[in-house]
Amino acid sequence: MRKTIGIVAFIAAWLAGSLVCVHAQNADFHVVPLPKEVKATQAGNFELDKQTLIAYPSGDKELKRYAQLLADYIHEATGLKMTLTNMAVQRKCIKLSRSLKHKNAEAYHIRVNSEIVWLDGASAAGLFYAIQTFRKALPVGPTQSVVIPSTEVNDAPRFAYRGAHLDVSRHFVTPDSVCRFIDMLALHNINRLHWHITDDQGWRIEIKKYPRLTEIGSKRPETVIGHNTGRYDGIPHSGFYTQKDIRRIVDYAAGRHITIIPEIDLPGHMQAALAAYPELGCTGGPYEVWKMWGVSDHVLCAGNERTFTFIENVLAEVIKLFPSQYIHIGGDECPKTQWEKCPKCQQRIRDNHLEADGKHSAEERLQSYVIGRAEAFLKKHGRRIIGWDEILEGGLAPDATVMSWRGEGGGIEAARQGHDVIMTPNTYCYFDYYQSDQKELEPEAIGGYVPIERVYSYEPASPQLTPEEQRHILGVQANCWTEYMKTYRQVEYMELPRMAALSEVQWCAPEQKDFDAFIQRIQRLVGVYRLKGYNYAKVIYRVKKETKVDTAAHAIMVSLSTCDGAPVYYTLDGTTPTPQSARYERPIPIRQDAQLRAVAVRPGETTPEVAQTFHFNKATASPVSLETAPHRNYTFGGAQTLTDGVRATTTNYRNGEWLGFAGSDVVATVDLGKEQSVGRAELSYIVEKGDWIFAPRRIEVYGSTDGNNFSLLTAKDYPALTENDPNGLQSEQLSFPATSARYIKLHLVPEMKMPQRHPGAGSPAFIFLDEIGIF
Ligand code: TNX
Repeated sequence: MRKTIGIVAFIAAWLAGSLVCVHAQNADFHVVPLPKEVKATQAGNFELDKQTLIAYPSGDKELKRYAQLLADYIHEATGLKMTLTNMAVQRKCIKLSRSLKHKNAEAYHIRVNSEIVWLDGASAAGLFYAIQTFRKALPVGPTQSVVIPSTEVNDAPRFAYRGAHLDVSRHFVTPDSVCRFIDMLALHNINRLHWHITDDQGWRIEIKKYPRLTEIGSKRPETVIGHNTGRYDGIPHSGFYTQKDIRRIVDYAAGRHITIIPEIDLPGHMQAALAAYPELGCTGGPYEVWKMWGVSDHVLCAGNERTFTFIENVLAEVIKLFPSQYIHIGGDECPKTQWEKCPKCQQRIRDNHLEADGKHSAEERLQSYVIGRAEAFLKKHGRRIIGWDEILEGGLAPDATVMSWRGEGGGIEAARQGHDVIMTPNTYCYFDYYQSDQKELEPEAIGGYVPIERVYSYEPASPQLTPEEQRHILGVQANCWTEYMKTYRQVEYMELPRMAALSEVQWCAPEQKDFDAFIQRIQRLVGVYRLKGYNYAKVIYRVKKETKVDTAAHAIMVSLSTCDGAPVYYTLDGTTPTPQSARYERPIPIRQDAQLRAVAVRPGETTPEVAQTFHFNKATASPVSLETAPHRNYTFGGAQTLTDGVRATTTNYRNGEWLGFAGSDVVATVDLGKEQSVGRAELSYIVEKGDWIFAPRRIEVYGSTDGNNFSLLTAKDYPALTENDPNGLQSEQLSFPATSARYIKLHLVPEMKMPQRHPGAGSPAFIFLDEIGIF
């Protein structure tokens, strides 16, 4: 019986998950992003059906367009056809207006009673977000009527700049797909599209004065396969937007309250332009549109006056096409190798007294000079610049806005200097990074790991800033670099549902955020994704596993869950789980070696497996204490991570399997519970020199019977790593004469001075440590 109830409840929950149409469902205003306030009232429910009218103020053309947009949304979601009217109707209508008094123009108010649903914005933009909230509140699926519960919604966004970025240089997407992307942004209340429209691998905007930019610069004969393997696919790739296309796209976005900020990336990332106009480079070429990924050495020649004429002429056409106040001028990743050798660039340095000043090299100051000239031109035409955080290197004009991508550091520094900042840290906001730690199940991506939980956890107003400085954080944006996204469908896959998490970071006050509640609310939004045919990632539907060490029970407790309560089946012996396997009911205690495999089962669909191998030894599930705390970013589950039976198998040091220690000795003591014979200790660490993660220089192992008096069992010194030592996961075994002990202490000494030629030369390195084994 219990089982039957369970199955019925499950099917009901699954239907509510909007996979199938159902009749007379209720609307629910707890949408994504969550409004500031959703209050149930006593004014009576409203019944939306085919008699409902949508009323807009007579003579208001913009609101008439929104009335039509709303009618389209309702029709799409429910099959109900609405009629528009500009007459003052008293009943059975959805009334649109822009009369709300609020200091935030994007604020809105929704009031429902049995006669009217009133959507009121503080401006047309505010009304637009009221419409988005209303549309997301609807259940998805054909129906005769929808009950709109008696409610009052008050809402306004936290940040004024809510951005999404799309790189169309590495892979071109059609104008229609750009519009589809814009619709997706509107659904998530995003109001800026940062359009990365030029780069080494393709120039994609028609510039009338320089026709070869698109004739030559928009085409590459082939593309490298994988991670710069040296092999090429032999498939030509091309595409660009005519000025007519661009006007259409800019209009389409404006109709959805989205400003498009174009980026002309300069003076680096210009190889496609150089292929078209080689005289703009230091060597004069020839150059080709780049066929591989990375940072090209071929940049605009900063010594050549024609470069500046080019920049100004291009920007002059750009500002005619894009009404945005901001124009993005890039400024990232501009190698200075050519400038160092180029007589013209060196002459420019001398003429303008751009000598190295202790803080910046002459070439860095030359880069600032280039950015400064682009800025001056745009300023003259009433525009402002945004640049990537590298524009801080070499000094920066006061009204430049900085986009912080290399973590938050650049943004923090810029805000302290009084610049406005847009936070796009790669550590939270790079949607070209993997969204699952099961990389083998994902399409190939650039690398990294930014799961939806991590995006959601982002707090842009860094506590390192004063409230005054925090006011410079205008907002947040996620970036979509398309090296590994060959098709627009792939763009959608990488964006969704992470964009939903981003939207709450951008829109909601921090105290409103709650990841578990968000995952519940996202279900209805996924209904819209399905309706629109969006190619969203289904990672959130997989089984979620959490392991906790229960030191008292001397067991590892494994919890398995799904976001929608779908049933989970598992095995512990490495066999494939099926609906005939054990069904998960409560945390599973693991007391010996085991191979867990689990799936979630929904009608017609079984998720990919989640698997975990547990290894037991004398230390497993024993309490661990640490004398120095891990770095706050790499603490995860704390000290017990070291004896949780889970051996890290990848060098992904952000996945919670590792503890990271910044430049301090690591001293970890394991209590084996009782005195016993021991003769070997094992541990794992990571070498990732580029990320300042080095091997320990010395490991000592101590034993004790009482936890107070320790004697040294063995010690080993390790030579300093050289450039030729490989990166990767390393395991170390330290044997010693068998002895009787209850407590084992490991003492790791880090590399205190990273070597010459390393960017961190002279500074201490990180140690990343996992799973201690005692045998
Ligand atoms: C860095 S973010 C870049 C891009 C790459 C991206 C890949 C930035 C300003 N530059 O050129 O596409 O990494 O994640």
